[in-house]
Amino acid sequence: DYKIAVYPGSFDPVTFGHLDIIHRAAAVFDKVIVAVLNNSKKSPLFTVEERTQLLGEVTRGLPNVEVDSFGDLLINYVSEKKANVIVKGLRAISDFESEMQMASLNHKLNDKVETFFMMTSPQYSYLSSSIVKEIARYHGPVSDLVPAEVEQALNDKFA
Ligand code: COD
Repeated sequence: DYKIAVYPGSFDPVTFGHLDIIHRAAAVFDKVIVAVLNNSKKSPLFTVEERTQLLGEVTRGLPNVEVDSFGDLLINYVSEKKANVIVKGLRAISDFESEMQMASLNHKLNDKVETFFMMTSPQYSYLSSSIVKEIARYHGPVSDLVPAEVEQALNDKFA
């Protein structure tokens, strides 16, 4: 049957590491919903509208990828979307502990939903939104780390 995966995150902003996971997930599942967390407590650099728009621009070539945002419990959003799978990326052992906890909790809340982990591509294992923001803040080069649209948006923020 039709497999819908939700790939949740802050995406503040989307990096080549995220985009790699999105491409690979889109090749495995029938539909991938990239879901941006709308969390006022996290004080993001980009608004949820900006993050969603940038994701839309960098995934426009992928017909089975959709971009959306969610504001409450991930597992509720996943049920709402009638999705069966949560996709997460793993970069290092340090990601494992909290991801293991979230996957277990989400499975306890809804045992029809499975979490699938994809290992980072080695060339992106060091890459995170925070490191990108730090480099951009001090006007360092980020063109190898994020798509051109995101680089432009970062330059505008830190102009
Ligand atoms: N290579 C591979 N994967 C990567 C890379 C990279 N270079 N960079 C990031 N990723 C992966 C991350 O491991 C993560 O899986 C995903 O991409 C998104 O990353 P971020 O940093 O944009 O997003 P996070 O980690 O801040 O997202 C956390 C969630 C929003 C998923 C989480 O907080 C959540 O589900 N919140 C909703 C509230 C909820 O339901 N809480 C209870 C959870 S049990």
